[in-house]
Amino acid sequence: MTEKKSGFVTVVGRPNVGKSTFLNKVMGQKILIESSRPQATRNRISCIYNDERGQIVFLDTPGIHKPHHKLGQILVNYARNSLNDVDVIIFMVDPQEAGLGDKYIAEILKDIDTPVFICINKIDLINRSKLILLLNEWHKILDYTEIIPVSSKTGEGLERVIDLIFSYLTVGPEYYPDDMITDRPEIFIIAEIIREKVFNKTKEEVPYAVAVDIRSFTEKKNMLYIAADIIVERNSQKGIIIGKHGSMLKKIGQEARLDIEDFMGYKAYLDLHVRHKHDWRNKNNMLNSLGYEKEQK
Ligand SMILES: Nc1nc2c(ncn2[C@@H]2O[C@H](COP(=O)(O)OP(=O)(O)OP(=O)(O)O)[C@@H](O)[C@H]2O)c(=O)[nH]1
Ligand SMILES: [Mg+2]
Repeated sequence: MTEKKSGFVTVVGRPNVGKSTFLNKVMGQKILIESSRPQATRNRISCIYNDERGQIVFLDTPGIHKPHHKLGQILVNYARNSLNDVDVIIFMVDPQEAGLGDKYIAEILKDIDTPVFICINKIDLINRSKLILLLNEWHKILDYTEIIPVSSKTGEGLERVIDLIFSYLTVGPEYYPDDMITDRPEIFIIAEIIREKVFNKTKEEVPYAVAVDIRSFTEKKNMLYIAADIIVERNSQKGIIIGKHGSMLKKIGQEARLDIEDFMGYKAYLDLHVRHKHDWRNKNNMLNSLGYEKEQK
C-alpha cells in the first residue's frame, strides 16, 4: 500500500470572491456561510478533505480588507496569520481586472516561500477571451506556482485544484480522524447557520452588526433543543430583526431550523431571542466572549 499524503492549505483573497463557496463545493456539503454580501466569513475554519490519496486540511479565512473596527482588524489578522505554516496557499480572485485589494494581497504573498495557486473563480460568468486576458494580467502581477480557472458554482476546475495540491504534498500523518469534516464543534456551525440567515435577510449595516450566541444545546429522544441569542449593536436594530409582528425572526428561525436539521440529521427546535450589546464590535471583552480572539502576530 502506498503511504498517504497530508497537508494544510489556506484559502485567502478579497471579500466575496467565493472562498467559502469553493470549500463547500470541494467538501460536497454546506459547512461554511456564503453570501452575496462581502465580509461574510468571520473566523478561520478548517474543512477536512479526505480521499484515497490522503488528507487536506483547508482553512477558510475572512476576506482581506481595510478594517474599520476592532472586529475587522481581528478578522484580517486571522487571514494573514493563516499564511504561516501551510503547504500551499490558494489565492482566490474573481474574474475582473485585479483591483487594489488583489494587488495588496499579491504584495504580501511575494515575501512568502510557500507555493501559491491563484484560483480565478466564477469563470462561469466570463468568456474565453476574457479569461485569456486575465491569465496574462496575473502573469505580470505575481510569480505564482500554478494558476487555475475554476467555478465554485458549477464545480469546473475543482478536481484539478485537488490533484495539483496533492502533487505538492508529501507523505504525512492524518491530522484529524477521517470522519471529521471540520475542526469546529457542532454548536459553532449551528451559530453560523443562524448568522447566515440574518446576514442574508438584512441590509446595510445590520448584517455586520449581528453576532449569534448559543445559550443552550440539548438532545432528547432524537430531537435537538437549541436556544440562541441574536446580538445586535444598537437597540434600533432589534426591531429590524424581529420584524412586523415577529415575521422576520420567524422566517430566520424557519430557514435556520431546516439547515440545522440537514446538517445534524436530527429534528430541531430553535428558540431565538434578539439582544442588544452596545457597540460590541469595538469592545475587547465582548469580542472575546463571542469567540473573536486577538491573535499574536
Ligand atoms: N457565478 C458564480 N458565483 C459564485 C461562484 N463562487 C461564489 N459565488 C458567489 O459569490 C458570492 C460570494 O461567495 P462567498 O463564498 O460568500 O465569498 P467569500 O470569498 O467567502 O466572501 P467573504 O467570506 O466575505 O470573504 C456568493 O453570492 C456566491 O454564491 C462561482 O463560481 N460562480
Ligand atoms: Mg467566506
